[in-house]
Amino acid sequence: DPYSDDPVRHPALKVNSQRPFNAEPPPELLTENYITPNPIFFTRNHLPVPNLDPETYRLHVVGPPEGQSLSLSLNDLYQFPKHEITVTLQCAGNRRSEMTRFKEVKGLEWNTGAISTARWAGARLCDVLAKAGHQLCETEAHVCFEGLDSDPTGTAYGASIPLARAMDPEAEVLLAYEMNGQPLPRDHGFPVRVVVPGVVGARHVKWLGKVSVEPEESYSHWQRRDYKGFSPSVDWDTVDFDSAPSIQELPVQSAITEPKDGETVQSGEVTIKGYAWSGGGRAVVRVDVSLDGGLTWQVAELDGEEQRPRKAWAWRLWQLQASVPAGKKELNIVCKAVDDSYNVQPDTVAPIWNLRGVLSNAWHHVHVRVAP
Ligand code: MTE
Ligand code: MO
Repeated sequence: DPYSDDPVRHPALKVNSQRPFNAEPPPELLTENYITPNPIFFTRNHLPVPNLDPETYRLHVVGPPEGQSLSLSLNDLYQFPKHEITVTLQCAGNRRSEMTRFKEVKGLEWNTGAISTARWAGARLCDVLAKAGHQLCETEAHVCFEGLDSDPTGTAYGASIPLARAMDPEAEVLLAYEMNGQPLPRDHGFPVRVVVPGVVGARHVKWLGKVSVEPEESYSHWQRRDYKGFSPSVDWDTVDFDSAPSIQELPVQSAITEPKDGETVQSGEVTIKGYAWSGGGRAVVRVDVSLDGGLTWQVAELDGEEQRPRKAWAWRLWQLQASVPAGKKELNIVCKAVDDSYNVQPDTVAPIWNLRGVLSNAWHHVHVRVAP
């Protein structure tokens, strides 16, 4: 069993798949803290977790012909300026189960918890690439990452991002060795992972073994044959993966974490809580909440860290204290977020449904009963 060496996990996690391990925190724990505690940070593994020795670990950075290739130990990485930022990581499949309910899709049944937030610290990728002699001359090039996890045929997890993002110091792409002040937990990439602020989780390659600059995107399955969006009209007989761009920056997202679907709430007042986030460093400027399925709206209060313009890498938590209209037996609670480009979430799943169930960001609904 290639998974027998996987780490022990927190019992509160809701497991979607044991081998490979995929699990999310329950909603009420997810928004209990602005920073997600490491043991309940959602985990998305495609393969067994490698057991890497920090003493012998080396990161291979391929240099350009006029530069030099680097073989970096952990200690070598510590010599680069240490950069620490708060970043929310979201899987492209977050909230996939809502797409499945509309029409069958292929993928893990994530609810609203395939998203979490941490303080990440490490070397900036642009500093490491510069040390190897890379410059931003080839504007169409890509930085390819390879993990040290692999399948029985020896194929490693891989992904890529455009060189322009990697070389932009303002984009703050990290080779992270710390998560919330601790060495990375094994499930989250020990000893080194990529953190690409504002970009889909799939590009944040864990157990990083190799970095190279290539004229084309990574040839990895997960770059070319997965993590792409399609029209609702496309099915498995007609899908052409080469026709769609790989997902990089994610669209605006929000979800309700309290109360939970099917719960009974007291009459009088109800407290509604959730999270909101947008990709590409776009800040969340507003969250609207409805108690009547979207007929009337109230504005929620935004909590958590202030967001920097164009560098809003982390989510806002939000809440609303609302009075329950007298005589109501049921509430259809809805939330939707707006980002600083005035992007909004679609109201229903139908127009964004896609065969892989990615980019699921329709208005989030929670149905509750009101205690008599
Ligand atoms: N990196 C490697 N090496 N192997 C993987 O399976 N999964 C990716 C990404 N990096 C993956 C990986 C996906 S799809 C996501 S959503 C994030 O890691 C999840 O990161 P987390 O498990 O730390 O939450
Ligand atoms: Mo993912």
